[in-house]
Amino acid sequence: MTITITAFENSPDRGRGLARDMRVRWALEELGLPYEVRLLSFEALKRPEHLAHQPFGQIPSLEDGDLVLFESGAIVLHLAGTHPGLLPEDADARARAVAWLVAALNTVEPPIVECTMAMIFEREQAWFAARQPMLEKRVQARLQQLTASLGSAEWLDGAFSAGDLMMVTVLRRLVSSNLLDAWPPLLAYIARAEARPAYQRAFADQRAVFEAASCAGPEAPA
Ligand code: GTB
Repeated sequence: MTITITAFENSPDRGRGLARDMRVRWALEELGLPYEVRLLSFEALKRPEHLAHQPFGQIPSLEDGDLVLFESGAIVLHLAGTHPGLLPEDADARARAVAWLVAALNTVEPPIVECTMAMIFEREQAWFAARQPMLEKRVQARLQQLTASLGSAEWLDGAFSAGDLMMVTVLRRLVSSNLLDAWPPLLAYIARAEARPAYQRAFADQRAVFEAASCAGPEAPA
């Protein structure tokens, strides 16, 4: 049975591949799995049919046979755990790859999301100028630590894994800021990942959704 995932019908990221369906699309492409995409409006996200699949009314969700799953991390881990290509065979190496995936979601993503959301939504607030340097400092601390861990390696722990896939999708949220400028090894790491054919296919597919929506009607609010 073909896997189905959900994505925005009209993503506020305007086709930049920043919404969290991108990480699932990329994992599916890396694993060579065919899949279908159900596109949802913001209104459809909150309907009972979708809430039965994703309790928070968000994208992405996944249907794989009888399994219905939410949370992009759980979805990528499910795919990587059931098909070869994104997790090492060796048990210890596999555990370390999972650790990098969890670190991406749990240790690196939160300060990046807090900082980038403030830049988008809080710029006009009285507290923005006082608070933003602290948020940026927290992001820079993580980028410094990640740069140290990566060292001169190509990927975080041996071969490219689900851990790298997740980490790169998290770091990409910073590409339109200048916060990565001080970390050329991380810029090179992101570029290496983006050059992968599977990434390119996933990016093109989500971009095509934005282009079709732009031709079809007015832009979604950012
Ligand atoms: N923890 C969940 C997961 O990892 O699956 C989080 C899922 C999530 O945040 N989904 C967002 C969503 O559905 C889309 S990706 N939001 C609708 C809602 O909550 O009502 C987050 C996102 C949105 C837009 C941009 N952007 O414009 O750049 C980037 C990321």
